[in-house]
Amino acid sequence: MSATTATPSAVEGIKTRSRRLRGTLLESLANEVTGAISDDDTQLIKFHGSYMQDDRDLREERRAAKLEPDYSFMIRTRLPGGVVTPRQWLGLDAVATRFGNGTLRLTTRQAFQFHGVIKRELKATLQAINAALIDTVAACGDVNRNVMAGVNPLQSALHARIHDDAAKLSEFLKPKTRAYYEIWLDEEKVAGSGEEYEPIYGEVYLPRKFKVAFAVPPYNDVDVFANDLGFIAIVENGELLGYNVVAGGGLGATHGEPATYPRLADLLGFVAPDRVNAIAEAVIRTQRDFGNRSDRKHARLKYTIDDRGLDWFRGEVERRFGAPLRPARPFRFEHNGDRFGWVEGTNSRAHLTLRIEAGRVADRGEHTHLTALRRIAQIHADGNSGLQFRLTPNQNLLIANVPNEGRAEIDEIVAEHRLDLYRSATPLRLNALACVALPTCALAMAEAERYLPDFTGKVEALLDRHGLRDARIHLRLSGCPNGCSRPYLGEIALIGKAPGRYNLMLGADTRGQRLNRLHRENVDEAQILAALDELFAHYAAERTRAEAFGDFLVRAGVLAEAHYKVIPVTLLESSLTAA
Ligand code: SRM
Ligand code: SF4
Repeated sequence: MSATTATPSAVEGIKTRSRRLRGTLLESLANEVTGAISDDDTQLIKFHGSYMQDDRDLREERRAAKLEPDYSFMIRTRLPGGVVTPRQWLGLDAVATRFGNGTLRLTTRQAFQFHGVIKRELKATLQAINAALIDTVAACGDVNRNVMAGVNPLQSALHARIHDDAAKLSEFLKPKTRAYYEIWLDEEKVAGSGEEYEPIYGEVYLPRKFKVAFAVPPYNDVDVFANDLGFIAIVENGELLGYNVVAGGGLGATHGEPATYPRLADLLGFVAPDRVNAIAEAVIRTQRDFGNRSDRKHARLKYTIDDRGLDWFRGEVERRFGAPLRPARPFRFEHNGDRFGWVEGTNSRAHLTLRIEAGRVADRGEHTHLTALRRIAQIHADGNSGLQFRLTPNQNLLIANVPNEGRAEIDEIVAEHRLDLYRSATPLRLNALACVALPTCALAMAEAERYLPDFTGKVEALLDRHGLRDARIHLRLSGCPNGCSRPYLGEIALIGKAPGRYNLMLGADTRGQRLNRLHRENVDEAQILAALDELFAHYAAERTRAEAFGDFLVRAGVLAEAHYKVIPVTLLESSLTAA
């Protein structure tokens, strides 16, 4: 089926032999000699929503004591648009407390992650998550991942409609194998088990992960251009006319390998709302048939498009879609962050967006955030109030649909448990993102989540010095160049190179439409702060009114030429005008 003739990568072999993602997972789970699972199974378990990890803080100590690494499992939910009921929240909280490390981690793709689950309890944990009517199928692996949908409490009917399209697409793209249900939920094996027909993915699934997001202008909170496939809602008089379709976004790169690079998606055209699944299937089948299956670092859709050309890609997609795509419609994004605090909704309802630093919901010192949210969920657990928890694509939490009479109580709980950072924090702190990185992420080269509060404080001190405390600057930290906090879309970003050393990237816009560029390579904190100090002085003195930091850096010509492809916003806009 693949259009490439090069030798397939080892992971392709594992998928082929896996009997539709079963592998030897049952045997691995039963093996009591080790806390790990077999190498092949570490690839397959991703399709079930889990990664094997080890505590990297303890690696050396355990090696010295001749112990195997401290293995545990990260589990990620599939949660289109990131919406859960209070009862589901309580279920997930109980899972984190009983089986995980006592924290709930909200991700940059509106999902929950649990860390620190040991092999012996993996099955019970997945069963408990499923008991909350949430699953983890295809949350990771070479398939479509969690489908994101923009969070817009002010347009709740429209949001509901778009969330519904995202949920339907997520379901449509779910693998058909029953492996998950057999292994984790004890579903009985039936004839044909291990040979299920996968109409969209085929026998070997996709060459690589695949990501989809729905954005609702003027907000680009999902960073739609960072996705393999994106839908931009086109709305007229409150009515959803359809979606502009974008394809070929992706951020992962590898240090020192210029053939890998972050890339923003291209605008393909427009489809009616009832054609969402069909166009997604056409794009995915094209990537399935032509994506690179020999080099996993060159296997995302962005490389398929760049290697063969956008016109070729459009032709293949339209052939599978059965019709030419209609011209894209005009749209305009204002920003890609979240809006914090209360906003008034309709029908005597209001919505509260809370800042959750680096997405980590935990009880730490006086900051008892897990307890606060548990209390709110308990009050509304019967579902009568209609309150919902919505995870934002920027690791924050929206408590949506709060009846007016319930507001005061929520305010009290939020204040009591010090969950009210949104009231006092600088825009820099409110909008910053950091990926998980150490100690759980196997690929981390430097700290990110654990470094965020401290680093933000140091940058705030510099901003103060230049009278810029209120500047709304987007800061993003990643522990390696894979880009999980979407750092290439940060006005200021640190990308880990080694412990305590980062590439300093600068100059993205705040609409998610322009990638940043490398400013200083492999620098430590002192060098980063010195560089920022100089640039803030320049910015404070010479910015025009309301000019964003990233835009200023580009205008002032401070930044070097990009060393990888940058699709500037002007190009996006001109392709739109041409259409
Ligand atoms: Fe990611 C791998 C965490 C969003 C690009 N990502 C990982 C792993 C699983 C490490 C691994 O492979 O062993 C990380 C687990 C860390 C841990 O201990 O929990 C990890 N990624 C995350 C999360 C939790 C970051 C966060 O702090 O919120 C996000 C989970 C999203 C979700 O719910 O599904 C997360 N990852 C992203 C994003 C942002 C996005 O999708 O909007 C990206 C950039 C967009 C993209 O995909 O291009 C991203 N993650 C990667 C890559 C690079 C992929 C590539 O094309 O090269 C890897 C490495 C890989 O796949 O080989 C990776
Ligand atoms: Fe890990 Fe790198 Fe992703 Fe951070 S960006 S979570 S360090 S893979």
